[in-house]
Amino acid sequence: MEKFVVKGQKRSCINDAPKRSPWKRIKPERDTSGDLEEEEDEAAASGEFSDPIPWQKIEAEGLDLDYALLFSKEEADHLFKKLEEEVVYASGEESKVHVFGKLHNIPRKQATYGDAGLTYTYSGVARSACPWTSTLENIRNAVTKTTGQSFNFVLVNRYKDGQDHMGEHRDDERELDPRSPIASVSLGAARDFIFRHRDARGKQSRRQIEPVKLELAHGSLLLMNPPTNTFWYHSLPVRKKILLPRINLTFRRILLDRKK
Ligand SMILES: O=C(O)CCC(=O)C(=O)O
Repeated sequence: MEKFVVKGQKRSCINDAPKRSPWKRIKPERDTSGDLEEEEDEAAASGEFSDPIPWQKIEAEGLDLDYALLFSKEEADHLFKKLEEEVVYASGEESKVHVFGKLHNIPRKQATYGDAGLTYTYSGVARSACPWTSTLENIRNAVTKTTGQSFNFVLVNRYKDGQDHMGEHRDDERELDPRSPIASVSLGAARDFIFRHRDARGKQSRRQIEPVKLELAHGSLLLMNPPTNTFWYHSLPVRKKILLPRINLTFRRILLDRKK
């Protein structure tokens, strides 16, 4: 298995976090003993973050990924803390998925945010977008600034530790713009992320194609460019030794004329 390690059901919206004034830029080189705390309290990013380093291209048959560290450690620490305060995760029936007509718990927490009126249907459940929180909007702006791509929706997944995980799937829902990448921002514990070609899954697979394995670091951005989600499944497997939480944001572009 190739391993790339780079350093360095419809629910009502329950989150009405008030908008805050734009964040001041966090300067990592500063002495943090003084008023950094005060700056932090002014909230997360005006979209002015350090430049992503270094961009790395990862390619295989039908797979096209770009990976970089988008945020410095200080920026990423701060963003994680703000998301822990702001994001309201689905609970009760809203947190379950439909599989073969039955409701199932998922091994992580989820929330959906985005532009007004948007819904996104996956695993048999339609999720409506809560209004952007200031931190999610600032992260989205940073992603747009560095990629030139616009996004109108984000799926937030929170993994409390390495027991929480996500099974193999593709993000190929019909309401997603097939020309747009999915931009995945990771904050918190670094986790393995595995891509498997659709023809090389299971014991009786038609072809032998090596899976592609990455480690998604704190503050990283992974771009899953077309046609990756047509040909490759991805998963975040259990990693029992990981004891710390992780938040993942997948920014998506939903086609307005295909929304339900
Ligand atoms: O947490 C992750 O990195 C995976 C998220 C994911 O696969 C998805 O949102 O489709």
